[in-house]
Amino acid sequence: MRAMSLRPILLHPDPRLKAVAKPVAQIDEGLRRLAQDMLDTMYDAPGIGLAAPQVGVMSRLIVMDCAKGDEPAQPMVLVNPEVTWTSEEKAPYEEGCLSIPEHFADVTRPREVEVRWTDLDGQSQTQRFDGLWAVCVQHEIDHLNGKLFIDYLGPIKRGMITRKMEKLKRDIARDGPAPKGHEAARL
Ligand code: K2U
Ligand code: ZN
Repeated sequence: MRAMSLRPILLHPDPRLKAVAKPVAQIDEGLRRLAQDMLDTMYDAPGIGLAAPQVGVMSRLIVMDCAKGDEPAQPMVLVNPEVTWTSEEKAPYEEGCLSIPEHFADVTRPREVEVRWTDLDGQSQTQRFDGLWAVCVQHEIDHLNGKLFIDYLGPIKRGMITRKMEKLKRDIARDGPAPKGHEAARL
């Protein structure tokens, strides 16, 4: 049984979160290890999706598990994912981001998307996603293109969130990270 290994999640603002990630050239043991570490990190956060640039790896790799709490886990690893079709119909969802903790805003996206990717066995897969899976896969593929959910907001709200994140990062640099899992009083 391999020990879990968690990777630190980058916080906005960070130039690596605005860069375009590079296509994965070869599916090897290193990539499989990264995918498992990303799943471990995602579940620990907790989250329902994570993109490689969020852990500082500029590769086109995302992981997801949007199974509801009472359903069995359904971890997915998508290498070089591409959106091949989007529905005309759109739907809003109040999104968050593990790289922009404690900030949420409504983002409107196509309600349903079709995605093509390569799986860890090197097989090409194509699947349509709807519901929370559709929101998550679009949010994660945006990460691979250096796009954050706050980029869909107006400049005032986006600026406010960015300034608050800059303060959070100054506070972490001074005091260290807040203990995980509960609100830490910030003096
Ligand atoms: O990429 C990430 O930062 C993980 C995101 C994925 C996501 C964002 C918005 C909507 C769906 C997925 C989340 O922070 S994971 C946390 C979460 C948990 C339940 C519902 C929505 C977001
Ligand atoms: Zn995110």
